[in-house]
Amino acid sequence: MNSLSRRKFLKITGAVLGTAAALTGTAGMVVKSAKKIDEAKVKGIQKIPTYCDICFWKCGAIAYLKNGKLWKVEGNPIDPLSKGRLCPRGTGGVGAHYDPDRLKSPLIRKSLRGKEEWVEVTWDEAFDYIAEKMNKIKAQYGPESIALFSHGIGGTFFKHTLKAFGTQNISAPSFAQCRGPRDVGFKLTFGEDVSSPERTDIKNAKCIVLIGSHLGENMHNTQVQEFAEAIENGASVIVVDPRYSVAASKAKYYLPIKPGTDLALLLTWMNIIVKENLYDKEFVSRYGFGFEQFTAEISHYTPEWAYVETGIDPELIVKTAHEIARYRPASLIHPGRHATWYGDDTQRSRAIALLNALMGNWGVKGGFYTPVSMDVPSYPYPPYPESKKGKVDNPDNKYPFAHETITNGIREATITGKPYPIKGWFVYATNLIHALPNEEETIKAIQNLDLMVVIDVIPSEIAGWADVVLPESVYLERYDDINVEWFREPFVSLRQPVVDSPHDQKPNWWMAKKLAERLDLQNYYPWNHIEEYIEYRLNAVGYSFEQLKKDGIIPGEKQPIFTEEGALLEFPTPSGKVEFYSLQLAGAGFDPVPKYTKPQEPPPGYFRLLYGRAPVHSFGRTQSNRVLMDMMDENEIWINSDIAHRYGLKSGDYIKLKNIDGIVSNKIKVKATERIRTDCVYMVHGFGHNSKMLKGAYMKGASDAELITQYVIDPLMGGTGMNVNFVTFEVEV
Ligand SMILES: Nc1nc2c(c(=O)[nH]1)N[C@H]1C(S)=C(S)[C@@H](COP(=O)(O)OP(=O)(O)OC[C@H]3O[C@@H](n4cnc5c(=O)[nH]c(N)nc54)[C@H](O)[C@@H]3O)O[C@H]1N2
Ligand SMILES: Nc1nc2c(c(=O)[nH]1)N[C@H]1C(S)=C(S)[C@@H](COP(=O)(O)OP(=O)(O)OC[C@H]3O[C@@H](n4cnc5c(=O)[nH]c(N)nc54)[C@H](O)[C@@H]3O)O[C@H]1N2
Ligand code: SF4
Ligand SMILES: [Mo]
Repeated sequence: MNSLSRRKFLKITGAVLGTAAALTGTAGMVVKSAKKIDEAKVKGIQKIPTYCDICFWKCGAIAYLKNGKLWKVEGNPIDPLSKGRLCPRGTGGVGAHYDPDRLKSPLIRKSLRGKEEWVEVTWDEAFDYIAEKMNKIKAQYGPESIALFSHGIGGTFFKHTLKAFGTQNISAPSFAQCRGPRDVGFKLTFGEDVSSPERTDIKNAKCIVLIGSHLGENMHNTQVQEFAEAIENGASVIVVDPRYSVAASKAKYYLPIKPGTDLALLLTWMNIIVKENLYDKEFVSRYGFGFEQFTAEISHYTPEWAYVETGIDPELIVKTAHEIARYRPASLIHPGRHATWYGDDTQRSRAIALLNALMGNWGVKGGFYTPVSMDVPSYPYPPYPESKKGKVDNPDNKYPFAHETITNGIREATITGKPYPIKGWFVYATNLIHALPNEEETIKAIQNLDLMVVIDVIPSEIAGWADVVLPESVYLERYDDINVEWFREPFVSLRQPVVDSPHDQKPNWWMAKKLAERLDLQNYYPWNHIEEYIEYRLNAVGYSFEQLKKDGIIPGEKQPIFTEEGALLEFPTPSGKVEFYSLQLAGAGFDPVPKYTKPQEPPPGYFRLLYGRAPVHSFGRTQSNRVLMDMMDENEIWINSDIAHRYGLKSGDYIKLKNIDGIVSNKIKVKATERIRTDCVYMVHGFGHNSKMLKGAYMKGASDAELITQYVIDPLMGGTGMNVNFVTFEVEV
């Protein structure tokens, strides 16, 4: 649906909530402190709602205490995201609290960077050290010379402190290493992106096309539940993946595509659908911009041509094109999430957006719904200081369609000192060593810093490079900001402390506030405790903090999420229409209609390195969680059986992988399988930790990140395509 009606929804919500505020008037109510919850612990079972943080999906959960000790975590039945069921990682969340490898107190580096030799210090000493360095950097280079990398909602208050300090250089790998190209591709096409949680109406789709998107291994809870529901309802599933994924095992059609050639398939599908008049003509004639140029551009992509590129049988290409069109508008080509594959990713995502447009599924059941939210105002802080220097990540607007800050752009500026030097890094809840391609560049950048602060819960690789490490309480031990979700139905959810932190760990809000006070920025923290902050926000719309603490969720009024029959859509693109042909792209010197280019072939004896998720782990953050480790404590390298045979390898053997730059991995177990093509290998991301203090996970499995020395930057938005690395096998280990 369109932004106009979304604005209308917002207005309605605001009015309804305003009335509620006037009626209930909960301002000034007494709030129980975290300590009091603690004192109120009684023998027996206690249930405390919160929301999960084993990934950032924010599923509503209920934590159980038995005799005052953390016992288990389950889904909160009234939470719209989890619907009472957590994914296996969320259930294993208790392991985060009990992890014996946790950081226990603030640390200051005592020898060379990266040596992992520390002195334990008090919080006061840590803040004094940090504030002094920050002030020095500010005096010499300006406040903009400090950057923050932050992933997830826990970063809210550090962002606030750093903006108050005077920097806008704040970034997360979830853009340039993850969903950035997808969001830009959809924005260029529909004027809006697909947001997170994705606005995909998976459960009502009659045909679901997954390109990569390995739902079932990628465990984003709501999507997986909806996917299961759709399958139960008989949805036709088409999976395009070089590897026979869990999702592929549920598919009616499985297309084992040659890696990097998806754009060839997408363009061909569209050509077939257009030529055979199988698309939604009414939608296209009403809302399409540049459709004629588009059809002319794609007219030469035939199934026979695509066969040569993709390796997919032409008949199967035609059959699946028909299948996709047959169920429109309830035909959903999933936009994917981790889209940073080959460097042409925004254009591939644009092709996915255009195929969806041909289905006329925008704002329609089984396609893309319009997410709704509650209108909870943010806290009224003083304005942040303005910077004349701008951000460093995208000098001269080199990547014209980047609408978020580019992590690797900040890294680049830190290495080159251009457009201006970056001398301080704060790293909150992101393991840049595992998340950014080319570890060497990350370390080179770190070596240029005068200050590096890492806020983490475990001694991650990135913490190993810090000058100061600040140990955070895990999510079960703290409040975070309330989650005002954009979803099918509006709701607010609360993360609140369930148990105390076992050592001297502190929540992010406390650290960010203390640091601000050290920097004479106390006017940016007019509240004393985060409870006051949350209470303020809730009271502004008439909601009760007590109720939220008790239930974990406050639901809002249901609102329509699909376009009414006959309603006119508006698209916030320059033309106000769905841009089959993009003048914006043409104007910036890019292909106005996506064009296919061949991927690079692996050198002889090398295989393309692909990677993905395992259902029981989140990135590189859960490998030392003993509950999840018990289920999977190392990763495997998937090698096609024929290839394995040729190298004399069988499942269970250990090998090392060597990439074209000569980087050799830790040893990894072979999985010889028919379930992968012969030109690529596959492993789960996040293993192969080499931080010595991570005792449980140390050197278990191999790290894909270490082998990802090559990357191709997407010229439209600066994202790093990372599926461009080739490895060979070192059999003697
Ligand atoms: N359990 C678990 N779930 C998670 C996460 C987690 O850490 N753990 N992380 C979450 C996050 S942040 C994200 S972004 C998502 C990522 O999950 P997705 O968005 O699903 O990631 P993809 O990169 O699409 O998926 C990897 C799949 O793509 C296939 N693939 C590789 N190359 C190609 C290609 O060239 N063409 C095609 N068609 N397929 C290819 C791989 O074989 C693999 O099956 O998962 C989310 N869910
Ligand atoms: N090679 C490779 N690179 C990738 C990917 C890949 O699959 N392979 N995936 C890409 C994708 S899709 C994404 S979204 C990014 C994600 O990349 P990251 O944002 O780096 O994700 P995580 O590995 O979850 O890193 C989280 C860090 O936060 C710490 N942490 C966990 N809980 C807390 C907490 O409560 N507080 C604090 N302060 N810290 C905490 C963890 O210990 C870990 O060090 O990586 C991208 N980069
Ligand atoms: S998807 Fe799983 S890990 Fe992520 S928030 Fe939900 S339950 Fe937690
Ligand atoms: Mo991601």
